[in-house]
Amino acid sequence: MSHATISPLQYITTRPEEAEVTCRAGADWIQLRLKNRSYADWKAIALETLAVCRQYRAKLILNDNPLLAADIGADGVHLGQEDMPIPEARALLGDKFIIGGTANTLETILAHQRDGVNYVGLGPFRFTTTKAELSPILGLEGYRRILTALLHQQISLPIIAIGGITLADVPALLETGVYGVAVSSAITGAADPVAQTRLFLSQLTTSTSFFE
Ligand code: TZP
Ligand code: MG
Repeated sequence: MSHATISPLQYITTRPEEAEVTCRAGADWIQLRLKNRSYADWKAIALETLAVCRQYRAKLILNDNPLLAADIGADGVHLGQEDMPIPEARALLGDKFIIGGTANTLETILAHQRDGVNYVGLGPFRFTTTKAELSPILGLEGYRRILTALLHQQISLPIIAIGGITLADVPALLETGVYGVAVSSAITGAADPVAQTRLFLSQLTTSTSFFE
């Protein structure tokens, strides 16, 4: 699978208004990450976010929910270990949808590769309050170890680092070989989210990963 559809910055949000701000700043990949909503509520928020993404030609992926992604015609899904198994999601969605899988270990990345994900969200990089029940923290050392192993196995699946990532972390993370980063609070909580999004985008495109 080509990396053409995978961008180096995935912005994770719960609100269409926040998606609009980052898309206006040039972000082109949004993950809508909602928890504990009824299908109807989730669908309403997802449709609003999809309208924003379509206006800015950004891709929208939904957390956890391949059925809703198919229902509204989103661009893909991000699936963790408790969600629909990736082969089942691929059978449901076909090849045109982006499917991302969560991983904390090399073994899980290799399983995701076999199952045909388009990218892996590897983390957490450091502690974050955005997600409950975090897997063990990887730190830069964890990324170095895992990305080196992938390089040796000549696996060029895009790896997106996630979890407590700030702008200052980007150069060192890219040096480990990750393809990009997924970020929520560093943008949502910034004094100027538009300026912060632009800084992430320029940092991600000027310091390039060797692992592409
Ligand atoms: N998965 C692992 S960490 C995380 C998710 C969804 C949260 C990312 O948000 P933040 O605010 O950038 O730590
Ligand atoms: Mg999930």
